[in-house]
Amino acid sequence: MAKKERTMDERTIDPASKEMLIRADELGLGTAFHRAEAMPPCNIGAAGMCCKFCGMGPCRLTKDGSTGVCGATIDTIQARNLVRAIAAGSAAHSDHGRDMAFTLKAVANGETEGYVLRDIAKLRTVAAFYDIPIEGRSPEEIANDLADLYIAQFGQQKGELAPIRRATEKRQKLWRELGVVPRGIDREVVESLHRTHMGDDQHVPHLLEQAVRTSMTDGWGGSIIATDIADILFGTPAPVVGQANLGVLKDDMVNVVVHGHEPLLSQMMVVASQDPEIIEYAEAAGAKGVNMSGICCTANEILVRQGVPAAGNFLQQELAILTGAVEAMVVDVQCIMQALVSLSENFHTKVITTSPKVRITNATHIEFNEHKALTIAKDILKVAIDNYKNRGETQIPDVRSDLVPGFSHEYINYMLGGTYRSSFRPLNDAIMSGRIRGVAAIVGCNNPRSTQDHFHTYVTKELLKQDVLVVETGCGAIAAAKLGLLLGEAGLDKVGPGLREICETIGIPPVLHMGSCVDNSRILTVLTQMAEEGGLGDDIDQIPAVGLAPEWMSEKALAIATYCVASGAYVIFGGSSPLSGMPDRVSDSDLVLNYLSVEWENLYGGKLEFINEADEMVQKTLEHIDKKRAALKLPEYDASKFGKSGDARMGELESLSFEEQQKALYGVPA
Ligand code: SF4
Ligand code: MSK
Repeated sequence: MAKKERTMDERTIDPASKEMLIRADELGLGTAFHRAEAMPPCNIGAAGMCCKFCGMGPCRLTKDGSTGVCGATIDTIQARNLVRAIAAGSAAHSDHGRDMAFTLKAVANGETEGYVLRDIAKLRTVAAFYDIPIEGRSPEEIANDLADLYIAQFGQQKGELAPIRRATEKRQKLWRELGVVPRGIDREVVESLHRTHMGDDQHVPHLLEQAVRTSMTDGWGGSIIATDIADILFGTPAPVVGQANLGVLKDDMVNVVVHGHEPLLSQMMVVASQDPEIIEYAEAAGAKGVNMSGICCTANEILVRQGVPAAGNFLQQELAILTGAVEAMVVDVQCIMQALVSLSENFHTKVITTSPKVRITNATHIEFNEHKALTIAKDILKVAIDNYKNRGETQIPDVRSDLVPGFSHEYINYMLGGTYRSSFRPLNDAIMSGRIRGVAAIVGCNNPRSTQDHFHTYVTKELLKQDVLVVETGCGAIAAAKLGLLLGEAGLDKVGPGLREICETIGIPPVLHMGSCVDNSRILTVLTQMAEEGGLGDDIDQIPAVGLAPEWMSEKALAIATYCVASGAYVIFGGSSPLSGMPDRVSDSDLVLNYLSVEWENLYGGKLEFINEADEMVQKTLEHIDKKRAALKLPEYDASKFGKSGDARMGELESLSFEEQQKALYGVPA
């Protein structure tokens, strides 16, 4: 395929990103956008038709009926590639959860610096769920037991993962009947690697069953663990005001951007940045203080809790450095491009790795340790402050949007019913009446092979017009934030009449930002509680809801998609399919793709499909929602029935005379 340089509008819809890409071109510097254009994807690998699992290969199965040297068919190779990707994605999310669990244990035993058990109510709720005694015990004692239980999930060899019990009764029964309940997190990931070694599992349904079992160690294992503990240590999110996009960087302050996933260090850096010692140190360096911001899911972790601004999503990590205004980019794990380091050499930015698991050649390494978290956070900030004097010419795009993130499932429950009547009943009722047609979870990454933020925001906007309530996490949520969709008033003129009434009545934006990519576990919880509330069937597969990752790129995304399918959801992935096969070998290479849609739907009530066109994603979402509404015997969606209450009704009444108002309200003049 020939190299193709795209126009700026084809690269991104975000004006701040465009400005930085122009700057990159002027400076002659490359970014992921440029590299994606210079290196078209390998069409054999992209279609899942390459195997390099042993030294007899790599084998490329490009001819009809061909097999690898060992005889492996294209179906086996595609299924094995998928299982390995899901194992890697599950390992990433789960290892994040493991670090959180060890930190909880250390906090409970007074062995850390700077952390506290912040949300005791959540600690007690979670512990009680697992029958850990709570009455008459200190938070530390409860946290110690919870940490032990969560740590045990990783090395458990037999039995069932404990958080599985948080699914509906019906779903648990189905999983047990199908034999896909994970035994232990590490065990399933190891078994996936074993099964996909040369000469092992070579039967597509059997491989894909292990894909499901492994993915569940993520969604119903490591991710739930990570979310629970982040809430216990740093607080369960509730709405806060925040900002997003590169314009949150400040010319007169030391800019420190945290990037990656685990909130352990980033939360402590937020605390340290407000310490008088650090502010004084920054002022002595000639700055007004330290300006913290985030990229990717670390951004989401501190945005949903403290309202710390997000400098951008995945594809903006290099663009932040291109502003010339970032003193330090502090990274931990996942989604960190190696190119950051070579790019930063053109500026003064220090890229600082902090995880014992992640080093990057030529980056500065300051290793994080939860036992000295606050001290290390301050040390890192001092390195950034010392670097302020080296700043050269800067160009910070004057582009930022306000947003209100922080919609944890606990908050959604509370906001719908208040302290004494917290419940999902009003949400279920709104769906049953048709005011809300259904729910879409739009999540996941950016990918330089599609137009940055375009698919996320196009699909979001179109579904909102159709009265679909949207919940978001990860880089998709930051995309919507940049478009102003995470604000009450700013977003409401763009939504359908029924959804608008609900948003106005409750006082919420039409798009609810629920957190980082491990916080997709919150979406599972919301859907489970909606099913348990009644009126929308008794399991997730009956709820009029769809999950979408319109610009996916990471192996974690494939793990998320698979555990959502196993939980009963219809999942749509945009962009390329890693299983597409060769166009002229449709029947031969479609077995795995068909299995993911048709057979998984038969087994789990959920399915995974790869759809390239944004309008088709919208259409398939609405078709699925309407199909589920019909199966529940709910009234057919009819937008014309709504929009006559809430603010719209008030506006209408205000334009009338007093007599006309009385007539409109009571049918008689005053
Ligand atoms: Fe080729 Fe089989 Fe080795 Fe894969 S496992 S590289 S298909 S010989
Ligand atoms: S950070 S996994 S690009 S959502 Fe979670 Fe964003 Fe995707 Fe990384």
